[in-house]
Amino acid sequence: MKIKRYLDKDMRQVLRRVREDQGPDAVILSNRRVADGIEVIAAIDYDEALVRHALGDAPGTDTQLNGDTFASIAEDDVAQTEPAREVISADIQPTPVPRLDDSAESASQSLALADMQSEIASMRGLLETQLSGLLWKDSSRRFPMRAQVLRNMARLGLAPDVANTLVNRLEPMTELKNLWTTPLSALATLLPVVDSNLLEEGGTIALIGPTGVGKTTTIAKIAAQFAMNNWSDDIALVSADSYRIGAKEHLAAFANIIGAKVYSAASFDELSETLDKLRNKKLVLIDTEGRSQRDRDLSSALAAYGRNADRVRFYLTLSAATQEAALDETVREFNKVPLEGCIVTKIDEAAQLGCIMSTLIRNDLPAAFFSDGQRIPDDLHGAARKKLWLVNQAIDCLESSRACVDERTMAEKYSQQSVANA
Ligand SMILES: Nc1nc2c(ncn2[C@@H]2O[C@H](COP(=O)(O)OP(=O)(O)OP(=O)(O)O)[C@@H](O)[C@H]2O)c(=O)[nH]1
Ligand SMILES: [Mg+2]
Repeated sequence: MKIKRYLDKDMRQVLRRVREDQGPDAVILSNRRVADGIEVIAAIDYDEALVRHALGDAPGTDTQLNGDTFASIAEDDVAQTEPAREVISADIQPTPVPRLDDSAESASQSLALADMQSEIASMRGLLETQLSGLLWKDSSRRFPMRAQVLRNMARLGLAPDVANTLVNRLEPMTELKNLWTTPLSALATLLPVVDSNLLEEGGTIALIGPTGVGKTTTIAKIAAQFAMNNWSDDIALVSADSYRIGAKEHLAAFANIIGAKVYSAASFDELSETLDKLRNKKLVLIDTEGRSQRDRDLSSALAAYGRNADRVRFYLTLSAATQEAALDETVREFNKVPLEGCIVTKIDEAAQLGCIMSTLIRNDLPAAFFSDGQRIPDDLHGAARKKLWLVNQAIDCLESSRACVDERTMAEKYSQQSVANA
């Protein structure tokens, strides 16, 4: 229902305006003489029930409303009083229309605000892009060698923060031929590794990590390499994976080849009991269930594994073929148990090795083993003696992928740091 007030010098004029504006179905709710002439309140889509309801009338009561249709109104019908003023005011107050209007207004205001905010954000983004382009250009003009090294490191997939740390450690370079070799040897130096002496001395270790990264395969490789210089009786494999059907059988298939025994621990208590029993074994390898870093039960599982931290060394297994953000997230979440280090698998599958190297350096997570294939036991290498090998693998990846970085990407990635370090 739409209600409107009309004012004109006489009734004829007012009614003409009502007709022009609201048509023949308009309903006159009230009319009165005022100082400036005649005032008429008219409504279109008139809803008598609504008006009665607004007045608090039960249906069927006899409240007199001046709800004549426009067609039935003649000039002579103009009353001198104000018959329906209360009707209108009563209608306006209790109906939800004003509230709807209010919320619609505030909704449109917040929409307008959101529009403005997104426009400001876009403008800011544009300015930042322009600015970073200028800063990067300026920095590469003033420090061309440094800029070229950063480009090279970006092509390897090294993260900007790590590349900057690396570049800041370099002596100022004067010869172009050193643009690759000097930073690459600095990169090898930065890589954290741990000489686990596991293959010589034995010990009790557990491999933890995301699903499918190669935990079971790596355990088989370690066991097989250890078996070359030790009795298979000295080795015990423990399957703590009660999640996956066939996990124990998977491990047993590898164990059979070297003649080692497989134990299973269906619960954390059982794991402790099993470890008690295996005290005298030289090498105990615990294979755990793969868990996503976002698994809601991960923290409690890690806390339960951590109860054996005094006698078990934990190694996080990471696939080099994983994106850097996921690698960082994984390290952050699995760090809840004291980690001895990590095992990097699937080096042969990675398109770039800069990501895994950045994660190790940034998190100061030492690598104990590198794995570059499925062959048992050949494709597992102690990391301590393979740092340069890994860096060379990174170059091989670059050559086969022919990865390039454009100047715009460099500007986005490096402008802040290059200015900070200029
Ligand atoms: N290319 C390549 N494949 C590997 C490597 N390590 C393991 N794999 C393969 O990755 C697949 C998964 O290996 P698993 O050892 O079952 O992985 P997992 O972490 O135990 O998996 P879940 O127990 O399911 O969490 C298998 O096909 C392995 O052969 C590696 O270094 N390179
Ligand atoms: Mg497994």
